[in-house]
Amino acid sequence: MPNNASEHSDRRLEQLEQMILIREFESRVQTLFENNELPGFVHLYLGQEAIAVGACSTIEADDYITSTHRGHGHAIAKGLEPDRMMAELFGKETGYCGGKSGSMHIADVDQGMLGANGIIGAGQPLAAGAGLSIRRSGSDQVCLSFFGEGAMAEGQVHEAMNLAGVMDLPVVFICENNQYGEMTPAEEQHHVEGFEARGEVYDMPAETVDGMSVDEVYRATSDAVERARSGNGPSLLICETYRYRGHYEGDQMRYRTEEELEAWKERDPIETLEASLLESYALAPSRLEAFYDEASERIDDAVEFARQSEYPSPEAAFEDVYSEEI
Ligand SMILES: Cc1ncc(C[n+]2csc(CCOP(=O)(O)OP(=O)(O)O)c2C)c(N)n1
Repeated sequence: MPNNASEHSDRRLEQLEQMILIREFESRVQTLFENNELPGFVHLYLGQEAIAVGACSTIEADDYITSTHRGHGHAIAKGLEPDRMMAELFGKETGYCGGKSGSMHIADVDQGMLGANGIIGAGQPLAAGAGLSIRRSGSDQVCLSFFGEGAMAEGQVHEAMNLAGVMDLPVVFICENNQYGEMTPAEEQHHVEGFEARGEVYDMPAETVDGMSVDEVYRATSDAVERARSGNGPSLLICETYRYRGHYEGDQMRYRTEEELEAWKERDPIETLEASLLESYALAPSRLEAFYDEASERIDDAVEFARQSEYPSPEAAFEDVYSEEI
């Protein structure tokens, strides 16, 4: 096999492994939440795995991402470990934020994960800020900034895109159109055909891609990242996708039909990639089985780690409130 062909299948195998890990993580979180083991709220990423994995596999460890309230997949794709993430969801001190953030604010600045965010559209100004700091330091890092199509109607998203456009900041804006903002269908919230125009007005290239295809997301993000790294400014990607669960766990989902859900599941991003890799003989069935077994074991260990960890002490509420670096 020529070298680039084998690199191509190695990359797709790694992407598959990561997508399976995210799916196992999210499926377990679903069960743990149903069993009342997790405090707070969770918004699951099931169905959207190809976007986080396809996009994050184009960047390096020292690049940045900003995430959303539906952020577990982004965090895992950026390299955060399931055990400390699970501990954070349990509210334990071994979690990434000492148990204080829960699902919606997980961050690990050291790994370039600038935060999940419970405020819709709040990640994009952070991404513009990261882009500005990159420009000022003269490095060639980039920032990927994930948000939902609901956030596309938020003022601060437009302020951030405008600033990034005007200053040629190295930010890739990645809109995950999962068709609903809470219970509102995208077409009722936005009276436009497609979202490309929203990027073009800020002088950035915009492209809509199939968000159920990790290959498509990888290709489009690679182009945008290359553009950003070489100083040519931001881009907007719109990834068409679907969330398999409700807006939050407990959502009755009366606003959509079972048929609609099943139609999207026919194009499941993991099953599609598995089929393609099996067909090309890049993946043996036994190895695929091992991917699932290993992911499931990692999540078992993560849950055990979280259960065994301690809750933070009451005094910890006063720690990490103000930065000491000012
Ligand atoms: C500024 C702000 N307005 C409203 C909300 C309430 N809210 C939480 S999630 C959500 C919908 C977000 O939809 P979208 O951006 O498409 O993301 P998705 O949930 O589909 O991933 C809204 C309106 C909020 N958290 N923050």
